[in-house]
Amino acid sequence: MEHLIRVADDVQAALQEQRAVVALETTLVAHGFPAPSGIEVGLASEAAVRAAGAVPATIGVLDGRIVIGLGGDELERFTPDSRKLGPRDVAVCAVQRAVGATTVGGTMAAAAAVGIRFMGTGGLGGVHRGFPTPPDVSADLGACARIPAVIASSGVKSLLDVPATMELLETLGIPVLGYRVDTLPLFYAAEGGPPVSARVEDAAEVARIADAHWRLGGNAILVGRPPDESLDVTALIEEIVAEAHERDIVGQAVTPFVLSALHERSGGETRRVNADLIVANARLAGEIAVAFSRL
Ligand code: PSU
Ligand code: MN
Repeated sequence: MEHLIRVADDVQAALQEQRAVVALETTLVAHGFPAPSGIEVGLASEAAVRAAGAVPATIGVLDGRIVIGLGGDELERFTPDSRKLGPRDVAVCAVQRAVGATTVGGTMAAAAAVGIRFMGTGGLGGVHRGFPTPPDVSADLGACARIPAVIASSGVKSLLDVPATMELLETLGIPVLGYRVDTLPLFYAAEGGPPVSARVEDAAEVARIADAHWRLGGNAILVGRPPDESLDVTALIEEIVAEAHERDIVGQAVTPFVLSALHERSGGETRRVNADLIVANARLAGEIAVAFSRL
């Protein structure tokens, strides 16, 4: 298993020199948007990380390797039929030489293997609504409990049970920081979420908190940055989640189903807001990583 992990040259150099690096996932590229628009969102996120002065490392599994820093046309290989990789799936996918798109949790697991501690995403996974049988709780939460990392997000995906997810984040010892807000953003909507555990004003403050939290043996920190443009799609989400339930869509298929139905029925509005917030969160992750490298 000599070459299980392939690290891009620029990422390797930045890590060696202790410069800022931000991990980005591939699930959004493969499963989060109607193909091929996920590729544009991925590339725009990389550009935003660079604009903040950090090096982007988009992560996925290709040709038997866990790739940290996908390059060239490689993002194009993350088509909708790629595997969706949570933390448990990354090693299996590499050994079986399948194409695998990493979720937040899968990305954290791979990033931790090379010492990357910052990432950006749209929304963290969490507790699915109605606590279905069997229960569906995203493995993102398990990864957050085990792996030290800062995740810049717009909260947790609002198709979930957000209050239940907040409770579980507290149980797992994960600080939930509101970026210039007092309540957790609801992904597409800025307002109306549960109170955060603390409000922060800038990237440097997040970096200092991360340093202190990790010295105490703490693991992930969730930073919630509200979307610049707010959309109220509460009713639409309820309708689509109920429909997923009726159609027996379960497990890993729920999130992609709900996101794509939302994109369709909102006339592309959720897709635009989702893409914008992902890119803005990537930039914020870059700013936090840069601030941390200067501590
Ligand atoms: N945020 C988005 N779109 C997405 C996701 C997050 O804006 O597609 C993905 C992330 O990869 C996250 C995953 O880790 O959804 C969680 O899926 P599940 O609830 O099935 O664990
Ligand atoms: Mn799930």
